[in-house]
Amino acid sequence: MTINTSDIQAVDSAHYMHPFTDHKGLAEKGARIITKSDGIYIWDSKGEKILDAMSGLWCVNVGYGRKELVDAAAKQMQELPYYNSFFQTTNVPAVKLAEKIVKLAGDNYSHVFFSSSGSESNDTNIRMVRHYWTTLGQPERTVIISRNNAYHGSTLVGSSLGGMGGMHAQGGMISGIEHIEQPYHYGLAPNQDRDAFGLEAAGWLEKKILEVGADKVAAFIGEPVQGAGGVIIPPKTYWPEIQRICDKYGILLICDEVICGFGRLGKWFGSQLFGCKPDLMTFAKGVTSGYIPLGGVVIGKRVAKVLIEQGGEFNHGYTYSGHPTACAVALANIEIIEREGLVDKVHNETGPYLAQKYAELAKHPLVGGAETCGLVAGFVLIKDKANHTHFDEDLGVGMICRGHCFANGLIMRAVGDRMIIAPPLVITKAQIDEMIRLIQLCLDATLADLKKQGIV
Ligand code: PXG
Repeated sequence: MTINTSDIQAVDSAHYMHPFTDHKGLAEKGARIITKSDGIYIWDSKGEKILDAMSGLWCVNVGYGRKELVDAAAKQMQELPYYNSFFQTTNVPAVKLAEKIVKLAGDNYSHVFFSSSGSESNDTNIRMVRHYWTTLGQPERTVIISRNNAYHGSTLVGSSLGGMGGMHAQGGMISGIEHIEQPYHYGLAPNQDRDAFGLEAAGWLEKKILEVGADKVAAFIGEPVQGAGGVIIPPKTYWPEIQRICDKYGILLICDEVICGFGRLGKWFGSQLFGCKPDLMTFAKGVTSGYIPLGGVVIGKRVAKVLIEQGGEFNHGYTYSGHPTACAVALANIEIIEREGLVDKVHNETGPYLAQKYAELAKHPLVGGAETCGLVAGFVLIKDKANHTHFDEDLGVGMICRGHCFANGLIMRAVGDRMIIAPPLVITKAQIDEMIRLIQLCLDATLADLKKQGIV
């Protein structure tokens, strides 16, 4: 397919409103047009090859170009492209996928509710936990506690649960959502013992529960590792303590596994790595490796039993809940992850290798707090490592670095001055070496820029 880049850019500008985009700024440069993909690489309309260290948007777990997933979709579309699961009907791929996901999640779980995205799934969670408590005769338990800098989606429920001020400022928030500080050791207390900090950060949940009143709190929600907030990896003491506190006050625990699920952290779900047993788990993205939209909630037995035996009709559902084509693709995707042993590969091989490489990257003068967990990783561009002095936010140092990544064929995301990656789970050790070389090159170019501008 021949593509006239400037023509497409002009039409893009005229008619396509992008997510999270300043359109005036974009119109001046024109959007980059991505046209093809293979493995861990994508290509733009000018023929530039780019190493996609973000797996699209944290989702292309099995990599690009998987014909099996295309075939699974085509086959299902020929037989039954769509049918709903309302009105006492069901379809085979949705049933098989629910069974499969429950198996992967473990003994604690019995059911799956399907949606088409992470945002919709978190809406489902909130309606479900409030309905749960009402069913149990405690309708005043409505408050959901979340964390600053969390990302739980972009619908009104998702953005309210999320801890991003810029999102709350546009469209407001739903009521009954409270936030506590995130467990960001390097950013908040780098000189404190890491494990002690983990316990202290979990303790902020207990403080908030007591402030709100335990009998008003429905649930706590958190990403095992915060993704869009900049890859914030909690100390190992954090989640077990969160679990203990939730148990102590009888409140439900929701883990948002949209990024962490389906192998990203070297386990099927992030909570399995961190040793907690959430009552509900949100999933999306990696369940289909992003080839087709699908999301949902894995429901623990405690919640499912109450909803099914006492809850009556749950007045909630989406046109595309249990979409047969999406579910067929998810089944084929999970089959690939299993056959190629990708979860264990991340746990035993590529995850530890990336950790080793990030420990070396940490020697770069601009790199502070380099950390990995499975195949997510992040560091912060820092002005003075010894004193933990950060750059002035207005300098946009992260965006300078991201500019160099774009120019050098690497997709690495900037969240403020945190530079983050989440490469496809199929990445090899040799490709990790290639990615690290590119990161190093972009860091050097950023440092040279900052020196030229007299910033360092
Ligand atoms: N929960 C988590 C943990 C997510 O990362 C969502 C929910 C929402 O999923 P949907 O499918 O509704 O987008 C997400 C999505 C970023 C970025 O800038 C991250 C996401 C979405 C858009 C941008 O890193 N994560």
